[in-house]
Amino acid sequence: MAATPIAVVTGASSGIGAATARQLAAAGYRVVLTARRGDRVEALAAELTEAGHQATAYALDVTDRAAVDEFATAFRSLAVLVNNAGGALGADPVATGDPADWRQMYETNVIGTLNVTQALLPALTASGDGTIVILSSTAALAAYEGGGGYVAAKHGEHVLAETLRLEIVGTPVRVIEVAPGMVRTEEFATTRFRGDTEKAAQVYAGVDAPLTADDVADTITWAVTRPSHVNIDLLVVRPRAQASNSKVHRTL
Ligand code: 8X3
Repeated sequence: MAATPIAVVTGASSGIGAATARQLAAAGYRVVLTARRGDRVEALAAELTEAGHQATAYALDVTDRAAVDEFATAFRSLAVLVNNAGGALGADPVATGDPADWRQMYETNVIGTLNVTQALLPALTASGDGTIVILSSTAALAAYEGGGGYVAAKHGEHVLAETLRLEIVGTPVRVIEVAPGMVRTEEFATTRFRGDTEKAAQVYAGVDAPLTADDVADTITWAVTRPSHVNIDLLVVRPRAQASNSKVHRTL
């Protein structure tokens, strides 16, 4: 009997990462959930196991290269890596944005993805049919006012995906980029505005049905489960009310 294919999901403690872990488990993968908050991924792995799926948890900070390398030693063969860990900090104009925020966003979104991808690439290659998903954002493709360091970091992640795809073509690993627009999750906007829930709520004010974490997880799972010869290079997914990063229909 063939071994159950393994999928690693980073940032699996909440939002899109947690929803993706659930959906990949339901699709038949043995999921390995990682996040800085070990207790959260432990709880989700226990819940999935209870439901009859195969799931394990591992506390991991993707910006800690030594820890990532140690984590990677557990895998000789890996089917799927979903680079989901990342996020936004602040919405200040370039003129006044805090360089520390810019640095942190570059570290988590770009270097974090680089660390995990580099460390797991040998196992993905050894599987004979590996898939890397890079969860960027529509901020990876076009700037918007106040996007600042997040737009810059996500553009970096987009270029990482594009460059890697060019470099490893012909090897048994494909690179998929999923770029969501407005997604309402429990933490993204609240983290961006440092716990200011009122400011966070304004992001979605009057928007009829922003995307949910499940919508994006569904997109990721669809892309990952395409036949081996198919590569979804880049998939942009937005709610119907959002025509571009700055053109959003609001009923206010
Ligand atoms: C999230 C989309 O519009 O906040 O990646 O940049 S946005």
